[in-house]
Amino acid sequence: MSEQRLDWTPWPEDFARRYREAGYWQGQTLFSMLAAQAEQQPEKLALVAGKQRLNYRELKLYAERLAAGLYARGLRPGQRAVVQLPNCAEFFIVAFALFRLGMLPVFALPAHRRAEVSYFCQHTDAAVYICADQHAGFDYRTLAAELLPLAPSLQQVIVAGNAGDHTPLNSLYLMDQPLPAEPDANGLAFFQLSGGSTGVPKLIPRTHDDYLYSFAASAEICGLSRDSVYLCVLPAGHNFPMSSPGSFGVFHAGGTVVLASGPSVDESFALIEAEAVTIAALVPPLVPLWLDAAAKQPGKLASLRLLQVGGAKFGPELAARVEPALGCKLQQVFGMAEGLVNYTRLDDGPERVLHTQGRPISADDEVRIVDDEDQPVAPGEVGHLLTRGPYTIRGYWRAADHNQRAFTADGFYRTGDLVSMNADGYLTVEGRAKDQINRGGEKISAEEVENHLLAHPLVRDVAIVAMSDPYLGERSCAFIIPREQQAIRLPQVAAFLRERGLAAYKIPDRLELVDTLPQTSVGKVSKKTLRQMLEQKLAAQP
Ligand code: J2J
Repeated sequence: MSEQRLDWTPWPEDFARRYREAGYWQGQTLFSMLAAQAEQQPEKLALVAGKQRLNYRELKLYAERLAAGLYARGLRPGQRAVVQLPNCAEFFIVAFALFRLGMLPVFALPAHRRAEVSYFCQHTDAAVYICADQHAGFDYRTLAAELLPLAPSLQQVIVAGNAGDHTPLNSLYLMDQPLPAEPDANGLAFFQLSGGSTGVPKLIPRTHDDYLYSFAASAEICGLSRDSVYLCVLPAGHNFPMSSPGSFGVFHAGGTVVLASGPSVDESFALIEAEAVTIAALVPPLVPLWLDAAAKQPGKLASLRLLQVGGAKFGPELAARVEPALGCKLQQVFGMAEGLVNYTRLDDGPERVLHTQGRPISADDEVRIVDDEDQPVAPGEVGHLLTRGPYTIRGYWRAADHNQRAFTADGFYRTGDLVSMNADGYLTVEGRAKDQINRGGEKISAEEVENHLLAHPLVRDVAIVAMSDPYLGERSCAFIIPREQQAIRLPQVAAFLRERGLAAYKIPDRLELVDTLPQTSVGKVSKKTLRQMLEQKLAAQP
């Protein structure tokens, strides 16, 4: 315990007491939430994943049996498990098994590759890697074999599906086996991943208490009930589809989660019709596809009551088309895996729903909007968003130095977002100060990719910036100073980054060769100038 205390930053005792007294932190673990539903409505359909249909009793039972199997193999509470599964029933069985056992999952995205996953394993000293056999043309068993020598802490690899040389997940469902006591709800439950703006991805330690509060309160804001049927289109482990209110909010309300295997509109529409889906969550680039498809297939979305859109800026023009075209309410969601989530409310009028990104979940979410010197800006003005509250972390996992910069001395998280707040407390996202590209909701840390590129023999210096894109909102562009006047081309850059095991979405979409990189007055690369240069160049093109 004392060692763990150094790894993460708990809330100060006076805040923790306040959050408990206010009823936000209820002392319930994520597994016991599921167990409560299994007790109250065992036969209720909890999860639809392809041909699999699990009721609450079954979901809880499988999670318990798997927890027993993991325990029997020597895995213990507090140990970390890197989990990389696509949208499938096992995702939730594994998640709840680990929660029951008190192991701490890190949910890697299916798009992550060797560079990211090996880092998660190393940084958390993970004892186990749990993955799918293959998905979307990628073989995770091969990745697992590459991880073993890179991450000495890994004791085992467990594979859902055809396990090859590894342990089949299916062999681990044990009946009537002993289990340790449930973990403390006040302690860590799992890790979310930060979008990141530094050299290596940051891990976000979430407790049972804080996370459960965030999705239970979200479920209430979104009007979820036992009748709710949620379509999970985005990767199930991402914070938005997991907790805003996401699948966990739906389980909390006793509704049904329907998993789409990917973002295909045809699959989503077929599932909405077949399962009478009432709520779905999308990132902005998917919305035009849904609008087009809805025009061609009227009636398919008859059951849909609410469409949530978040993860990246959603412009008012597109937003205005949603309700007429889809026949359901629109909700904007502005959230972050570190904590704070804002929603437009179901009874908000068009002014708020089209032009703002909503207001915080909790009356105890503290929001400050400040200038570069951390002084409050005038009401309505744009500034840096700082926040703390009952479900916003106080520090990243094992990142003491970075935490000094990412949090204020009094515990506010520096979101890196530029926002304004109107007189009603609704936020509008106006821009970003952090060194990140938001590629249609997928976050890219410029520094992380730059560091990889600096290892290329033909690269003398590099700076990566966002460029606006009509479909994804933003794409990434690398400005490279080549060595020895030798040109380097985008396909070479892409092959190099793939070879280094970087997720494909981080590969720059465009390359500009330059002789110098513009500098700021303090001698840093001026990304603002680079973005302007790029916009001018793109505007001049036919
Ligand atoms: C503009 N920028 C947005 C929005 C997130 C719910 C919804 C989204 C996330 C998420 C999440 C935005 N308009 N509507 O975790 O629970 C950008 C901001 C923010 C960053 C966080 C949730 N919604 N963003 O996107 O951790 O820059 O979480 O700080 O992936 O996405 O990214 P992430």
